[in-house]
Amino acid sequence: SKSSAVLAFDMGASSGRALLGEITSSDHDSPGMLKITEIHRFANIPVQMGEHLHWNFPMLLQEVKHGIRKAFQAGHQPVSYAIDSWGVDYGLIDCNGELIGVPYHYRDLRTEGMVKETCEQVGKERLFQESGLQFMPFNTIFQLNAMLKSQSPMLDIADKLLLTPDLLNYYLTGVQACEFTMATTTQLYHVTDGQWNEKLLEELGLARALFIDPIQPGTVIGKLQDSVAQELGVPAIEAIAVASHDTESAVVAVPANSVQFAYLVCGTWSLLGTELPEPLVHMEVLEEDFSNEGGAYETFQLLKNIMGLWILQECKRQWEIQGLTYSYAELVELAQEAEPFRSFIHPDDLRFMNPADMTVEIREYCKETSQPVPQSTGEFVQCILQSLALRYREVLERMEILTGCHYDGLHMVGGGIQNELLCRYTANAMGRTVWAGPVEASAIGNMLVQFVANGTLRNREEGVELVKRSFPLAWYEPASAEDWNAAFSHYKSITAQQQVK
Ligand code: ADP
Ligand code: LRH
Repeated sequence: SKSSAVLAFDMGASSGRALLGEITSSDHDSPGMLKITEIHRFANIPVQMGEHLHWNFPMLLQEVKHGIRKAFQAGHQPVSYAIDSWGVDYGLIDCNGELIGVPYHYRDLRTEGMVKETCEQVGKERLFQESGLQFMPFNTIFQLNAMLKSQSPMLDIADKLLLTPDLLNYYLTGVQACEFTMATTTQLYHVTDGQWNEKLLEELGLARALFIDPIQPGTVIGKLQDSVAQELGVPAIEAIAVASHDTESAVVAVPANSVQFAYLVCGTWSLLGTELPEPLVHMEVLEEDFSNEGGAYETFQLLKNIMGLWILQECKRQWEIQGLTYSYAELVELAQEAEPFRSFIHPDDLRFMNPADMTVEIREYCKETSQPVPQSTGEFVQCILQSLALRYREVLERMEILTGCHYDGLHMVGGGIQNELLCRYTANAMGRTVWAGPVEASAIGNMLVQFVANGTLRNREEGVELVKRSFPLAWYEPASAEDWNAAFSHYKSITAQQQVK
């Protein structure tokens, strides 16, 4: 027999999916297992509209609705659904409850120069201490400041700001809410006061009324509104606020054995971090440019955003434009055939954030740093994967200095762990074990918070045990220490030429 099912929507920057989660009943002889079933999957392709890059928001809403309908059509009876997504992005709602404009993509170039300008305006140290966040050009604060500086009339008529999962939930339930973990990605939330940073909002010229007081993961937002339930031909199931920032949902599903563990959420982005009971906002953390993001269950996640597999995705897309279509499996195979340790990039150089052609950008970088320029496809992939693995080592070691903890190994979760070569390289680069799994960590963390909210699970810890029982881990033990240590020195000497922390 099965317990009640829940539906999780995980909206990634490259694709979105709906997964159904059910816990098989547990008794003394056989503890319950989590069964996940893929209901729906769709590509998430941004749209360049004139000068700006936008999300195809109506399409995303349509795909979520479609996912709810498909779950019921397949005979499932989820009692609730929840949405998690990438951080920082938002839509503005006017006083009639309508969306103003098309939500911007965080890679839109309007934020150029905004970090510097905003820091000059309000103070960098102060902004870090109050928000706890790494300075990334796309943080909501810089997106909004770009709108202010361009005198966008949209802010004048805005009544509420809704972050992506809240925006989708609004169209499904009619309820305007603000979920805590997403709120902490804005850099406008005061992480030690535990509320919107009113003074900062005032200094910037943003209306306090735009921002809704956050609710904690696990809170019921409402139900599908009647019109939507009718449109889809489904019951008015509950909408739950989970850790609606995808990174935070993924952390809930990390099958760790202790409270102090290091993880890498590996998707479009690579988020390398560790969980803490309190934010760490001293000056070294600012120096190292780490974030303290709000997590589920009163945690804070000390982590660093690393550019991640976006770099590979963009090369793949570029090759496709040139008529060369490869699967990820093929790309990995080509990499293995290419000469190792030939050239390295600094993945977090901002030039890789949104270049017109990623392959050109990598070539330029190698030229400028007097390295061999990748020629073959395999050489590009090799360069990207090895540079990422070395960057992970570098960030892990810096994190150990900040927390004063030692981590025996690294838990890797997310779509990127399907790249076994990357997992192996990461273990080798670090000289430590990698435990990889589960792939669908964000969706699973999303489900766990729903199960805790509806009483199917007693608490988070029960959820973690469930994940451990249900999803086997892949172990990668480090090898070739000498080669990788030499590569790390080489990588550091090349990347030291950039100013990026
Ligand atoms: P997001 O949630 O940010 O959209 P995912 O967690 O789905 O990202 O991870 C996407 C990444 O996973 C891709 O960039 C790709 O590099 C990697 N990936 C996906 N499928 C495979 C595969 N079959 N083999 C190797 N890597 C894969
Ligand atoms: C990963 C992620 C990350 C954010 C970025 C915008 O999907 O949520 O945590 O910084 O997207």
